[in-house]
Amino acid sequence: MLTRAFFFFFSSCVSKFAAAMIAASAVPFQQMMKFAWDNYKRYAWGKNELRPLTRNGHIGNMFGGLRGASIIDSLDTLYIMGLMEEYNDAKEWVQTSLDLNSNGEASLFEVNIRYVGGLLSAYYLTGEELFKNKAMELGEKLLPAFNTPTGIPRGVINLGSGTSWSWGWASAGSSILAEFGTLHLEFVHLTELSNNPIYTEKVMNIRKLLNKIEKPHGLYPNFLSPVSGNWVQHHVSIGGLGDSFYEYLIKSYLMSDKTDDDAKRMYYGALEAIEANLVQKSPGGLTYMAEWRGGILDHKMGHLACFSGGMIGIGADDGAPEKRQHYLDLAAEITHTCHESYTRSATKLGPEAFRFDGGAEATATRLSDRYYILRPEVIESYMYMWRLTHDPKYREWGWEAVEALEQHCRVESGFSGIRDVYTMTVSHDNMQQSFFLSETLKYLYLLFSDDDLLPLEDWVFNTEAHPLPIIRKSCLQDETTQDKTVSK
Ligand code: DMJ
Repeated sequence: MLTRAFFFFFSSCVSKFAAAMIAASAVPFQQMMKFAWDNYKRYAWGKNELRPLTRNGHIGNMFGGLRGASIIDSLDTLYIMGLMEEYNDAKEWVQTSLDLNSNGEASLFEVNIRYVGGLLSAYYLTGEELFKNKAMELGEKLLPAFNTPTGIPRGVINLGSGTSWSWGWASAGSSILAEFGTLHLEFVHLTELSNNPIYTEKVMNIRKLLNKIEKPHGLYPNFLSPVSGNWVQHHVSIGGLGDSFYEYLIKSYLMSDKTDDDAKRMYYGALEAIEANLVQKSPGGLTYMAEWRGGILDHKMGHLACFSGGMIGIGADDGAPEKRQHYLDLAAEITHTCHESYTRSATKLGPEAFRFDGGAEATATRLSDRYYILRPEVIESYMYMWRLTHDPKYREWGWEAVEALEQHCRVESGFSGIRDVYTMTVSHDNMQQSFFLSETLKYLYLLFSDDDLLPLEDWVFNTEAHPLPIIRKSCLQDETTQDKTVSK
């Protein structure tokens, strides 16, 4: 029954999707995607990411020996853009060469958002069983990371042996909020597809612990011990280390067809605490999210935190009635500030982190914060704000970013990050990140497409921009009547 309901949903989605695809104003983004893809294929096929200056590939150390991160991350973008020859090459690689029996150290978070998310999305968009099977096979390999005294997973897992441990850099063996808090969407879909409740149980257990534990000023610190279940350090950030935890709260609510009331309550509670403690106005009138260290504010905002414009925007409508306009305004203000971080640089691309102290307003003050690695978050917020308001400025800002990417990041054999956004004689970092193909280019494409291409009423995007369908209430009801088995 669930399966039938799902396929009914799936086929009705696909026809809407196909119609909208034709209407999409595709060309520049398709060309950018094709250029990035062709160079990856030519010089780095099967490796994780392209090094466009040295024309080779790299494996990196985040994926536990898994290969083809750029392929998995690109499947849905290629399909959505109608680059079918390229999509078919990608699919064939998954069929013949994606080996999940690797034996290395993987980031649970990265494998989940890029590989599990990418495969799930490819399945939901195309209906190809291959992607579903691979997603489920990989999902099962991630489960041992949850074997801790609290059930809070550790950050690193050996995909072969199942041994897991915490990042060496994370204080006192802690797990990271943005990592264990960014599993929910994919794991709920793994349960949907496998009919095995274990995945949902694992993420609901994380939810339960976070609900129970005391939160300083209602805030969620970034480091938590998977052994004691206590916070390890009181550092709070809507940027790196915290970011996608908040994103997954509101998206869990939306993906549940607005039935997951716990997620809703936690999201609006967290947002209230963030507003009370982190949101600031600069002397020049820019709204920003500071970081919080045990009560002391660090007046810095990371590029990563710029996703929050879009997040607050998509959550605005389900907030308390008297807060809805306020949330939409806040989302617009944050997005405006992030745009300022781009316009105040020479290249019109934004730095990794920008500050609001010592006379700085949305500019990086440290040399080490001046780089741009093809990140999507600012464009992501433009896309959501465009869909929510249809204010043409968001498309104008997106177009400015396209011009800057073309001028400064396009090199002969792909796209590359740059080391300093404040100088016109750019130095390239020789890396075409896989999230450039899965997120940056997809969000640009959607920003200039009709709203009925992957409508926000039907889909949520995981934190790597892989679209996952909203699970309709009727499906959830069917599900409760089914027998379920736990595999372990
Ligand atoms: C992506 O892998 C995801 O968006 C993640 O949540 C944060 N960082 C990168 C892109 O900047």
